[in-house]
Formats: sequence, structure tokens, C-alpha cells
Amino acid sequence: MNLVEKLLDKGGDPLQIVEAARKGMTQVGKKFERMEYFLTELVTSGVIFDEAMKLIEPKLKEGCGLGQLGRAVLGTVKGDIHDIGKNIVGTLLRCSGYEVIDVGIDVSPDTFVNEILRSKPQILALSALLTASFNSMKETVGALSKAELRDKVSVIVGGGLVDAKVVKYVRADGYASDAMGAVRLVESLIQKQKQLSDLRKEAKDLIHKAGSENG
Ligand code: B12
Repeated sequence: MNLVEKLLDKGGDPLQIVEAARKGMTQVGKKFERMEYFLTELVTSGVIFDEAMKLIEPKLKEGCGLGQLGRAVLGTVKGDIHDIGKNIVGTLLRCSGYEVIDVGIDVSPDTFVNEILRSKPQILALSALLTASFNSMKETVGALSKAELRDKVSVIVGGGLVDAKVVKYVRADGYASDAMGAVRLVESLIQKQKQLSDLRKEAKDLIHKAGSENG
């Protein structure tokens, strides 16, 4: 914690400090896999990361916008309680001008659907660190389709092992492997939604015009 404090005091880039801490967590994960670390070490590393984030977050939040660029619902899917990466994604999206409704961890598909009906976001952002949770992501996207919401919201996924194959498997619209990538992805998907809605409006106007000229 001393090191984080020192780096921040010296004017270190908070994003770079988060990235360095993230690399450390990857090492912890590898050691846990090789059984060099036990669950206690995994838990302790999570607690340390959380403490570091408490020091870093205020710096990240400096200069945050008012959420005028769009709205995202964000959560960790059912069966999964990992939230460190999700929280970083939320903070960075907020600081980049988006409103973020964070529905927490271990979130059921129904809870996501209800929140989307309530807050009408452009983006649904799903986080998962466990391989087994990819099925929960898929179920969540399925629940959106069932509720006839799939074409109203772009779904992005992320967390540890999420890659292009996972995107295809869960039928999402994209993924990013870090929080900055998440911001860029949200930006481009909202842009696409706007272009599509402008095109639809143009087509509607043209049909209307042709109809009134013919009749
Ligand atoms: C810390 C940690 C924990 C902590 C979590 C604390 C917390 N509050 O989150 C605790 C101790 C609770 C924990 C529990 C468990 N864990 Co754990 N954990 C980790 C560890 C070491 C680090 C994860 C982390 O926080 N990384 C740092 C963050 C910043 O990175 P990140 O999450 O990837 O997020 C970044 C990007 O992915 C992206 N991102 C994240 N979310 C999203 C969302 C969107 C939409 C987008 C676009 C981007 C995005 O942006 C983030 C910022 O850059 C990983 C190891 C690893 N390599 O990941 C194992 C790991 C994920 N855990 C693992 C396991 C097995 C478990 C347990 C099952 C252990 C057990 N036997 O009980 C339980 C699961 C409990 C559950 N039901 O969820 C395995 C998963 C294996 C697998 N393939 O399924 C891993 C990989 C360890 C390993 N190598 O075995 N864990």
C-alpha cells in the first residue's frame, strides 16, 4: 500500500498503477493454478487489490463527466462473485462520460432483464472470471431475446479468459480485455446504434415521401 501511495504522490498515472496491479493478480492466479498458493493467498490478494483501488479510485474519478454520453448496465453474472475488474470497468466508463448502473455480483438473468426494462440502457456489460460462468452469460443473453430486448441493447462481455470465442458462444456483440478497451468498445457500439437509427429514420422518411407523392 505504501508503494501505491508513493507512486500516486509522485503524480504516477493511476491507470498504469491499476495495470501493474492487474499483472500482479495474474501472477497470483498462475501460482494458485500451480498449487504454489492456497485459497488464503487468493483471498488476501483480492483484499490487497481492493485496498489499492480505494487509494487509486479517487484519482481516476477526478474530472469524471455527468453520464451524458450514454447508459450502461453492468454486473457479474450468476454463479460468479469476482468484481475487481468489473468495478474498474465501471469507474472508467463513468469517468469517460457514461452513466453506469452497477447491479453487483452473482446477478441472475431475470435481474438483468428487469434492470434493462427499468433503465433502458444502450449497453449491457457482463463480467465473468470463471469458465463455468460463460453459461450464465449465454443464459442472460437468451433471457434478453426472450423478453424481446436483444435488438434494443448491445451486449459486451469481459473478464479474465473472455475472448472472441466466448463472444460467439454467448451471442454478445463484443469483448474487451481491459477497462480502456471496454470504454472504446462502448463508444463504437453506441456510435453504430446512432448510425442505424439515423438510417432507419431516413428510410422511413423516404417511404413516407414516396407514399404521399404516389397518392
Ligand atoms: C482475486 C481473485 C479471487 C477473489 C475475488 C475477489 C473479488 N472481490 O473479486 C476471491 C478470493 C473471492 C476468488 C474466489 C474464487 N476464485 Co478467483 N481469482 C482471483 C484472481 C487471483 C484475480 C482476479 C482479478 O481480480 N484480477 C484483476 C482484474 C483487474 O482483472 P480482470 O478481472 O481480468 O478485469 C479486467 C479485464 O478482464 C476487463 N474486464 C473485466 N470485466 C469486464 C467486463 C466487461 C464487459 C469488459 C468489456 C471488460 C471487463 O477489465 C478489467 C480491468 O482491466 C484470479 C486470477 C486471474 N488470473 O484472473 C482468480 C481466478 C479467476 N479465480 C479462480 C477460482 C477457481 C476461484 C474460486 C472457484 C476458488 C475456490 N475454490 O473457491 C472462487 C470462485 C468464487 C465464485 N463463485 O466466483 C480461477 C478461475 C478458473 C477458471 N478458469 O474458471 C482463477 C483464474 C485462478 C486460477 N488460475 O485458478 N478469486
